[in-house]
Amino acid sequence: MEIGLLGKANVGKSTFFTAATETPVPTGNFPFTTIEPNVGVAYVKTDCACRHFEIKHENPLCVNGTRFTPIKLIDIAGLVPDAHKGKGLGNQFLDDARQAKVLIHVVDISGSTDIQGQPVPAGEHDPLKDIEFVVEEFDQWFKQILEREWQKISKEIEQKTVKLVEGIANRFSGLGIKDYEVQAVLQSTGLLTKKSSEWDEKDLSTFVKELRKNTKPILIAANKADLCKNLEIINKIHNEKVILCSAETELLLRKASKSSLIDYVPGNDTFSIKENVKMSDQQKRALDVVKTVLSKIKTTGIQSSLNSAVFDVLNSIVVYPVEDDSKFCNRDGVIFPDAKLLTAGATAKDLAETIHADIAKGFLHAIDCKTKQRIGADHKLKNGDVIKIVSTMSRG
Ligand SMILES: Nc1nc2c(ncn2[C@@H]2O[C@H](COP(=O)(O)OP(=O)(O)O)[C@@H](O)[C@H]2O)c(=O)[nH]1
Ligand SMILES: [Mg+2]
Repeated sequence: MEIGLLGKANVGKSTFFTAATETPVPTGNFPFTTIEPNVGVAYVKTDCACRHFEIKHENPLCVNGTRFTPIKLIDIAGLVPDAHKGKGLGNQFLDDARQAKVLIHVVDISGSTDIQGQPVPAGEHDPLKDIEFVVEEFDQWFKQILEREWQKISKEIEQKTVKLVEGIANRFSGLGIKDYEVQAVLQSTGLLTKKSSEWDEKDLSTFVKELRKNTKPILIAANKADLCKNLEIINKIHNEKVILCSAETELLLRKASKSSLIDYVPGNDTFSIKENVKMSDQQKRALDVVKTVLSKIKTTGIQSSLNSAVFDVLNSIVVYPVEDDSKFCNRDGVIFPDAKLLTAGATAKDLAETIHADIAKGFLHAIDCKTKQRIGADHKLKNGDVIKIVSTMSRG
């Protein structure tokens, strides 16, 4: 699961990235990785399966029954209007966006950066313009991919070497887009039965817009909400999900938590100062500012943005595979060792596939550990399911 952070310069993408990839809890060996300077591990936050069964267990990714499940986060290079025509870094930003399943568009909702990313007094720039241009850049990029190959695609179809779906999907395979996704968009736009040689400019636009929306959906992180004079502005954003954010506040909270000054669980609307800690006046003042921000926007929005991207936009589910269906552990006795993020509609066999290809190959049946019922390969899994796979093969 990969999420890309998108936006123009100076809106807070890197602050969001640093905050989200900072160890969320100060306990010992919490896995923390920066894979590349702009690629890191962040977490979505859910109830751990241990709550359902009321079991205590030691897992660094479970904090008092709250489970943190890793996802990959990419801090994508800043975008400028007309990037698709080579402005700024041109289409380079899109290389980073290739594998992202969903994009979080970080917007400076306070309007204190102009369209090129230069600082201006708060409220001077209209953030709605940023939302428009970013969508436009994306759609244009998709369009270019198709336009420059359209004649070739038409020819291939005429010569019957490929079908329309295949011809288009081939061009988008580098973006991780699948045949069935192209097929669904052709169907919903009514273009499935139209001859490729008869497609006009408008057909191409309609198709790429819809394909982009379906395959690279965008969520808006309305950042710098702490500086925003009138938060009502977010009611003017339609078509996309919007979450108020203050990346800088989240970064401060995570750092203070890591330094054992405060207790803070990412995404919570409060924090508490640890007993007997000595703080400088500056640190105290900073935490007072944090309190003011939280009273304005409730949570910093960083965790909700990640959660919303994964669960609301992508409709993902979390499933816990176990090897022992009464102790809920793996062969080493680790209880709820894994939490897997799967797309909605994933089956027991799909879960097996994420564990090991061999386990899927030898799939016999699975057990739903909550109901103790036997389920088949095609059984659709639900969020929070705890599943034991029974297979003739073992991993590796
Ligand atoms: N007030 C405020 N400033 C922020 C927030 N997030 C980032 N900034 C500041 O905005 C500036 C640009 O941030 P940066 O993360 O480098 O932006 P990027 O160019 O989009 O990666 C920095 O000075 C940050 O400290 C926020 O939530 N509130
Ligand atoms: Mg940056």
